[in-house]
Amino acid sequence: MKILFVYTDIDVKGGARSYHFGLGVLSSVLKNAGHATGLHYMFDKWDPDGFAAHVEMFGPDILAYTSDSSQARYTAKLIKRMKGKDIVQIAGGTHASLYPGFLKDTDGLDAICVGEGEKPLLDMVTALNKKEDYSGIAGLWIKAKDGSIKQNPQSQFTHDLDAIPFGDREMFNYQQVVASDYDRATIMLSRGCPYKCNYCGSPAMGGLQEGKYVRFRSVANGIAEIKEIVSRYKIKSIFFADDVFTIDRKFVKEFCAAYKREIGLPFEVTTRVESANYETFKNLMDAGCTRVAMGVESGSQELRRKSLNRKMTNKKIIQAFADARKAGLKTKSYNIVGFPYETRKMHEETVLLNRELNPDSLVCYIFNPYPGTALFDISIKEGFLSPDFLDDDFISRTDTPLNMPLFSRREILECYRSFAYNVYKTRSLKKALIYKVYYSRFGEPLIRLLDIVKKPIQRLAMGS
Ligand code: B12
Ligand code: SF4
Repeated sequence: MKILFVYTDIDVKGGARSYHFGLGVLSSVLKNAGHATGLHYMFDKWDPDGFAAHVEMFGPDILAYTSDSSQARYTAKLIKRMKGKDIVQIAGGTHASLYPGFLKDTDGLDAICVGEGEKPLLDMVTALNKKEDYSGIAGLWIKAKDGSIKQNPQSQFTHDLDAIPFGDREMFNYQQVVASDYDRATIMLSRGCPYKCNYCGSPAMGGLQEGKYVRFRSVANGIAEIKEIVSRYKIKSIFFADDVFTIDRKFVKEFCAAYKREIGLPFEVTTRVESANYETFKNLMDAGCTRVAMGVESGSQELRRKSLNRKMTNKKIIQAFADARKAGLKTKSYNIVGFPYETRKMHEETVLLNRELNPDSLVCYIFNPYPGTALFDISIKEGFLSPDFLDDDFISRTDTPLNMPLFSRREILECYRSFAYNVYKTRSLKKALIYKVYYSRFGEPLIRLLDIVKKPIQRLAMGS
């Protein structure tokens, strides 16, 4: 069978291409079973005609779309465009999994995969290849010709991550992906997160299937994949994209020892303030880690507790950043503005906390409500979000769809644009001003225009 995967990445801030771990693995699974796969990666620019031409040329039996909620509108349009051709259309990923209404709402879509897709997709392709009925496959919801939906039982989480093949990076033209991101490769050693932040899709994904959600690959398996990537592509550093890299400190210690011995490239991780201590940071540093990123999200303890379900104290956050710095690591903080119930005063607490942390770099996002999360439901219930929000034509990664009486859209955008400037202006005016340009209305077009200076500016502003 011929399967064309479809991944849209429109309106990306910063302009780096990305590898999709889910599609990489699904492609390997299908190729190992003797099927032919390809990828339509719609990067940055909305180009449905280019997509249609690729489909025509590739001649797939199946179009297999992945989508998170920020991309779902684009995905739906592509699916609708392919309606009526003799191609089976299936979608998976966070949006279809957490908002299964996507199947009913999207004309031309035949099936969705809810949760992990290795087995359900392979079972479906095998059945189609044998011209057998695929409507009873666990993990899939199927739409019949009359529009009725058949919801099959859930599949189990894959128990043994080592049993999953390494992802098909070649399908992504991986050298180009790496080159767009400072010659940095991304890898994941785990799946799942034990925490339950109210704005995040990860805990919601964890509730979809039976079995253990937080799983690790073995150290040997992770190292083997990194070796393979490093031998095939020109790579200067590694970014571990795991939700929380330091959940299991014993694993981190073992992994770091093996990594130092066998790989040795500089690397970066993301973690959570409660899950790492000085010793863990030291292990990371000794193995070649250059920077650790941690979520602050809001500097208001009250908002974190009541609205975000993040129970750590400001003291703990300050301690974690200090420990990382003491271990010799650079730090980066992740922040969000425009949460439901947030006020401008609470956002100012985020500025003040970041001033105290003084991270080497920071990122600020505008809150976006994702279906399946507690804050999505709250946003609808409180009337902050219109119930037909999902039908809107476009959602930007740099705008808010919320309409809140105590924190207006105009204020949220103002806070977003000036956040980094306000954090750094007391310590380094130069850094503060560069951030100011980067987060301004003109930052993105300007950086794209000034391609030559793009990387140094981006490196400072985004801390990449
Ligand atoms: C790594 C990562 C990234 C990477 C890689 C991009 C990517 N889309 O994979 C980068 C850094 C580029 C990234 C970017 C973004 N991300 Co991100 N990311 C993650 C993270 C931490 C892990 C995802 C992952 O790789 N998991 C492992 C793989 C194996 O799982 P998977 O992708 O879910 O795929 C499996 C199943 O979903 C399914 N499946 C997936 N697709 C398909 C398709 C078919 C046909 C089938 C049958 C099955 C199937 O099978 C796969 C194998 O089992 C998750 C958090 C999480 N734990 O899920 C957030 C997460 C997915 N990201 C999120 C967001 C919001 C974004 C951004 C919008 C951020 C931003 N503001 O710019 C962008 C969007 C990029 C895009 N175009 O999709 C949200 C999505 C929320 C939602 N409900 O939509 C998540 C859940 C985190 C959160 N804050 O809630 N992300
Ligand atoms: S710690 Fe990170 S990945 Fe885990 S639930 Fe919170 S935001 Fe999501």
